[in-house]
Amino acid sequence: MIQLYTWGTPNGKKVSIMLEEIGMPYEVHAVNIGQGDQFKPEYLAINPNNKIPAIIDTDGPGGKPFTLFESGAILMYLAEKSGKLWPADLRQRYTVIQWLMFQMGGIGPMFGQANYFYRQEEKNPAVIERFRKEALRLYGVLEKELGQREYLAGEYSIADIATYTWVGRHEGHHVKLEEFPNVKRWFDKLTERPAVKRGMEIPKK
Ligand SMILES: N[C@@H](CCC(=O)N[C@@H](CS)C(=O)NCC(=O)O)C(=O)O
Repeated sequence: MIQLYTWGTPNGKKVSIMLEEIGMPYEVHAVNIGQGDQFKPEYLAINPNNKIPAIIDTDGPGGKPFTLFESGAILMYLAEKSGKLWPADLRQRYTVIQWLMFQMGGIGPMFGQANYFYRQEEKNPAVIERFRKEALRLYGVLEKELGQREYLAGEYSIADIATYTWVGRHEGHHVKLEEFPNVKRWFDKLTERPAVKRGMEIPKK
């Protein structure tokens, strides 16, 4: 059984969507990052980086418990363990990994910073401009690529799941999806998936 430590944020929802997609049983442990649960010693023993998400697979490799943090690593582990959303072909698999890394290294940090600085009462226009510009550039990359394929790596994959939850926060970084019609088509298509709908509701209130 997978024990999922999460909260209702883009990085947390990636993992619940994935677990729903592959139909793997899991138990949810809400880590309220607004109240500082991520700094409690019992959580730091699971993720020394004091962030969600993290998992414990009680039936990990060798039949022993396995603890894992970093949402990208968790998605890859679950894909490999289940054999789902994980292409057997090396070229296809690394195309998935490439787009997952693009999300982890670009989309997540840049959209996250843009959202953060837009939310501040005292606005810093130079900082907002820096992150907004980079966020728009990244939307431009997605737009061009999704104009050529249905999903980021061709077939639906963990890269789409990881990117979806961040594009879902587009209002927070003041981006209108209508200005990126290929991204919008892709986003709307994922929104319709039953597993995505269920995963987005975790942790339940
Ligand atoms: N690279 C990490 C980032 C995780 C992350 O930033 N999590 C945020 C929520 S989306 C968090 O737990 N923040 C709490 C904190 O920074 O104290 C991952 O993808 O797992």
